[in-house]
Formats: sequence, structure tokens, C-alpha cells
Amino acid sequence: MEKIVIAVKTQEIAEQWQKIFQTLAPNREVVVWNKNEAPMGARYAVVWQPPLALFEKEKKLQAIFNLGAGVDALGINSVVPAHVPVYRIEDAGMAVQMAEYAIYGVLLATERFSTYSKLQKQLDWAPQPPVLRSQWPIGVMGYGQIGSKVAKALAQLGYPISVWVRSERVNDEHIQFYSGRAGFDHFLKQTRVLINVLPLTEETRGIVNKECLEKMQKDGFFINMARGAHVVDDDLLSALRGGQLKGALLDVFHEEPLPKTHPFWQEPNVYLTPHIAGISLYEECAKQVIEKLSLLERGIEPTGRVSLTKQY
Ligand code: OXD
Repeated sequence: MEKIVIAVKTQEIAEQWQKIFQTLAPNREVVVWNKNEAPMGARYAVVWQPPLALFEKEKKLQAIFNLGAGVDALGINSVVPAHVPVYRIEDAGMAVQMAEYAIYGVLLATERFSTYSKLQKQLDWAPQPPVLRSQWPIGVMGYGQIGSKVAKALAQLGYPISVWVRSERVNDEHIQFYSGRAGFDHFLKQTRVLINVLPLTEETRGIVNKECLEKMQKDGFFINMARGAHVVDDDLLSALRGGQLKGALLDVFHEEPLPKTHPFWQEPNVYLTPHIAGISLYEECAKQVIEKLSLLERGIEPTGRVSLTKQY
């Protein structure tokens, strides 16, 4: 059996993954990659934000499996050799968590429930008027495994939904699609709650900037569960302080953990979470990787291959 190396951010996490892989695939040799040792001659690498030296040292790699949806930390077009295919995790229980996170953000935006905790403190029994969904049109950027789950869940709840995608799509009964640069302005015009689930690529870096935020409907809300680098932080802060946005729910940041001096921590209408919108379910992910790997060995191309041109 071919050797699998695990290369993730810390030794401790690598050992946890190793245990799970070894239990699920007892016949394979699963080892934790160590940059100080001689090349391990591994055929497969299972990675999450790995030390990039991995790709320089392990010359026998035939496939790389990324333990997450986003492959932006891999240096797809520079460090990973072009002939080695990269496969990413597809959903594996993350999409439903992220749909739930999006709903949480929408509820914060509409203040459907938050008002009641304030009222409770004042011993005030004061039913509020209903939230009119037509006043809360939602725009989702991205429609992969995660974006589609998010958009469909919110459409089920009756919100008007627009989705912005890279290439044209036919509208669905509940979802209006916009595509390309030209469609972006129309999409933003329809959007009061903007949800970002885009992959991070050269095209999408900094996409949530002053221009973008100004084109959204007034008194809007921003939810980011993709990457911090999609956002120009100063532009987001100006939009919040200037009243263009009433709030933001942010799960991802340029630097993680978010430095304690970053203004987002103290900003009144910013709700922060520490990159937990979609938590990896280790077993589900490992099962998916093993399944993809077995397909490859049988000469069948698994799904989830990362495109070098699209970078996701
Ligand atoms: C991902 C993540 O899968 O951020 O991309 O967890």
C-alpha cells in the first residue's frame, strides 16, 4: 500500500488526523510529515495549510488531498507541481453548518430576536412587528457546494435571493442568478444582506471594497464566511461607521487569530466568530479522502479536483 503523509498546521493536529486515517484505513501506512526528516517518499499527501517545503521535498506525490474547501493556502499555481492533482473536501458536513451560520447572520440583521433580550432585561412584554422578508433581499456570492446550500436554505425561509456566480446560469424558481463583472452591479443593487462564500483567487481578492459596499442597498448587513482577504477592512469599517451598513458578522480575517489590536474587536455592530462557520468533521473528511484515493487507485477520476486556471 502506498504511503500517505499528513501535513497540517501543527504536530498535535497532524497526530489527531493520523489516528483517524489509520483507524479508517488500517491497511495503509499513514505518517505525519516532518520537515526535518529525509523525504518520506509518500504517494499521497493529506494537507491543511501545510508547510510549502512539503512539495519541494516529497517528489513522489501523485495526489494531494486538501482537508477543507478553500485551497488558497496551497500556492496552487506556484508551489504545487502542475502535474500533481489536488482534490478538495466537498461539503463533508460543512455546508449545513454554514447555512445555519448564514441564517444566524440574517437574524442578527433583521433583529428578529435580538430585540427581545433587551426587552427581557427591562421586564417588558412587547411583541414587535413582523419582519417583512421583502425588505431583506439577500445576495449570496458563490454557488458551489456551500453557496448553493446557503442560498437554498434562505430561499426556503422565504427571503428574496440573488446569487452572483462566475459563469451564467439559468434562474431557478426561487433564485435569481447574476454573473460576471457586468452582473455584479445588478446583483449588488438587489442586495441588502451580502453573504460571501467565494473561493479566494486573484480575481476575488479585495472584492468587498468601498465600491462594492456602496452599491448595495442602504442599511445593509455583511456576512463573511469565506476568507478575510476578500475584504478591504478599512472600507468595511467606513461603511459601518458611515451607516451604509448596519452591521457585519465575520468569521474569517486577513490574519487569524485576529490580532487583539484590530478595530473589528471593538466595533459596535460587528459580530465576530473565530473561523467556526463550518467546522471540519474529521471522520467525514477522512472518509471522503479515502474514498477519493481508492477511486484514483482504480483509475476513476474522483470529484472535487481543483482547477489550476480557476484556482478552486
Ligand atoms: C475551508 C475552511 O474549508 O475555511 O476552506 O475551513
